[in-house]
Amino acid sequence: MKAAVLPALDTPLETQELEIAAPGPGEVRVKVVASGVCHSDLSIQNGTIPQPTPIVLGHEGAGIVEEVGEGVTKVQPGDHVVLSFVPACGECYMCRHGQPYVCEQANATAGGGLLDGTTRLSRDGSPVFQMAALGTFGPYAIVPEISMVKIDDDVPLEVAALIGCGVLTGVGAALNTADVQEGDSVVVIGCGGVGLNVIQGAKIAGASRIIAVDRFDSKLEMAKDFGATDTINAGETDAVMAVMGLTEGRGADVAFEVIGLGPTIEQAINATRKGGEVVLVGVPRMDVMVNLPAAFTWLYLAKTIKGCWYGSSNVYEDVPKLLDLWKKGELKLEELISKEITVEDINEAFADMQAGTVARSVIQHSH
Ligand code: PAD
Ligand code: ZN
Repeated sequence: MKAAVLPALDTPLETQELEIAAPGPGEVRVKVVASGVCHSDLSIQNGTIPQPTPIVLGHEGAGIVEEVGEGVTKVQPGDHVVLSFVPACGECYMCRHGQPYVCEQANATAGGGLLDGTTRLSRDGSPVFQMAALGTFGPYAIVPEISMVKIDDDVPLEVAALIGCGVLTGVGAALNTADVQEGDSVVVIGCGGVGLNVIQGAKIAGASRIIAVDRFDSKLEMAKDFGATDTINAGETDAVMAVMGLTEGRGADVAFEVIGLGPTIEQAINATRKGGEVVLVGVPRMDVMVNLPAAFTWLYLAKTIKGCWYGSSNVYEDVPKLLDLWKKGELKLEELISKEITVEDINEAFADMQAGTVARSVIQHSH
């Protein structure tokens, strides 16, 4: 099969012919129909998220089960599935404690392989790794059974793909991690594919003021379409001062950082009111440190700072819940797709993401 491979750190992706093995026990061969392009893919290319190379990127996908390995019970050939970038076994300590988004089975996949640490992809006999035990920039993937959620056949797979990362993460950040309340004021710093979903999550939760911050007016326009009530161009205005001006000098009830930069994390903390909540969604480089005054962050100001991994989601409950909201017209999914592309266009999709011209580019695989 032909897949988009990152050959080495800081190099363009290449479409390469790869060999794909049969699914092992507990594994499933999925025909990947669609894959969104997320900033986390780019973050592997530029080293923000360290991963071994060569690797097939892509972790926001949906497709159709083609073949199941020994012992697989959750899905069968023909099932339509949303792929989950975190496996959720339902049995480990974290899953039993209601935190499947940090399922212990994911630890083994951090090195670019499946649950046993090895990959099912190769080129000329050498291993090619799979991002997040998936690798949705290829038209087929062998993935763990616990990395997918069955969905109804009538959901378009390019729409379903987006749920796999951006929607679960963004909407989940507002509904699960932060628990935004009716009437809250919320600030969202970074209005990309994930941030737009935080905005629509905050809207669903009933936030009355949703302040969107970005450096591109194009993104701020999208933010309005997804429910932002106010916008701030961070390239023109001091974002924290502007948030204060919109919140009677208090700061927002809840602030979300959805970029992953030290200075914008500080902005999110400073734009939050006393007693408010800060949710960090953006993935920073490993060397980004946050240096905060203990007294004037946590104690006197009583702020809560939370990390948000995968929207604190339980994929088995939240995927159907999000699809229900979409069917009722309360969640925008098609609107997130700015461009439908082929796998050969992947480098251009990375450039578009950085230029601020797209919410999401979505790869439609040919088979
Ligand atoms: P994106 O590139 O589509 O969006 C990022 C947005 O931030 C863009 O609109 C930029 O214009 C804007 N931006 C960048 N720098 C600044 C700045 N200095 N001031 C204001 N705005 C700025 O990315 P995305 O939405 O796909 O992903 C956003 C982050 O979320 C990224 O770090 C990604 O790795 C992370 C992520 N986290 C999880 C998780 O589970 N926590 C899941 C998926 C993605
Ligand atoms: Zn992602």
